Amino acid sequence: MSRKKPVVVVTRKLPDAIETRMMELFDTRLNRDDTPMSQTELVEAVKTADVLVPTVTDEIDKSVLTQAGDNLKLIASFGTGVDHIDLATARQRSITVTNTPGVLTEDTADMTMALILSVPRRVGEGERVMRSGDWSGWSPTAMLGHRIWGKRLGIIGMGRIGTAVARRARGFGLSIHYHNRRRVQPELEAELEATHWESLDQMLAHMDIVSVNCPHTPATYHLLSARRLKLLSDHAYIVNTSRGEVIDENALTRMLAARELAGAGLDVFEHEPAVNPRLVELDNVVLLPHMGSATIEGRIDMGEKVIINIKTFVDGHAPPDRVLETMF
Ligand code: 8YV
Repeated sequence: MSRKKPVVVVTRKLPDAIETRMMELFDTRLNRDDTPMSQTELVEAVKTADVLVPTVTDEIDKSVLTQAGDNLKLIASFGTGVDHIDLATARQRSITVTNTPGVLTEDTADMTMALILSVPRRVGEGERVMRSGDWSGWSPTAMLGHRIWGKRLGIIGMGRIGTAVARRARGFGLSIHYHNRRRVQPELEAELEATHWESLDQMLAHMDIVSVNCPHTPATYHLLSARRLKLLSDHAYIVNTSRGEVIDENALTRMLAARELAGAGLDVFEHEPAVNPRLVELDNVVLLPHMGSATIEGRIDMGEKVIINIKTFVDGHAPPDRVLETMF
């Protein structure tokens, strides 16, 4: 990369403090009005940029990457998930990819916990009753949900976020069960009193609440397929703060509508920003607009990580948050 300031194209509006710092450090092109870029605009961006800073809303696919200029050497993504980037093509073209892991763990775990509480306790429904003006007062049998304490929570993906969810869930009296590519360290298992399930199928059949906390990769696409969803009992709840693609959303919607599942708390969707219209009609779901990590503190920490990744790379060092295909 040349000695002059690198051209950094940022695809979405970032917190002011981050944009200001990026303008000081780099030849930064901002997206001040925050309109998502079309694929054509993304191609224009990768033709001119030394560094691209995309987010989850940008599809950095093969067609975009193969049209990139020779100067594009780094994709410093603003976010932890990298399923919007074709990592194989990036590697073939010697483009380094970085992400922002670690800094949104606690916020995402908080939101996961909020959904774990909200769905069985019918928080969304209660809120809608209050806003409708139809509340006729307290009744011994009104708005009865299900107790959290003493239930079994099955966590799919016991990485940073899954572990942070488990720590919180124990405070609410949930017993911890998990399925993960690798069994976690015995010390962590002991701390969480967690039960490891080698077989996801077996775990699903025994859980009251299931939380999806694994990344979306080719291996986890529709991990919760129609077949696996059927293994859950009809009193089970599902929470997803990871990626919509991990669950077959149509199958989930059908089962929720047929009460073959008790409910779902979804922060992410298979075809964002589109949401299955039949989901919106269901009472037994709580729907959030992909806001699991949406805190100002988290966004600033993410921006700081992006800046550090770009700066170290431009200065000729290995950026700390390099993403390798083999990680997934
Ligand atoms: C981010 C996320 O807000 O980091 C992730 O993987 O899912 C979100 O919490 C988003 O990805 C930013 O690009």
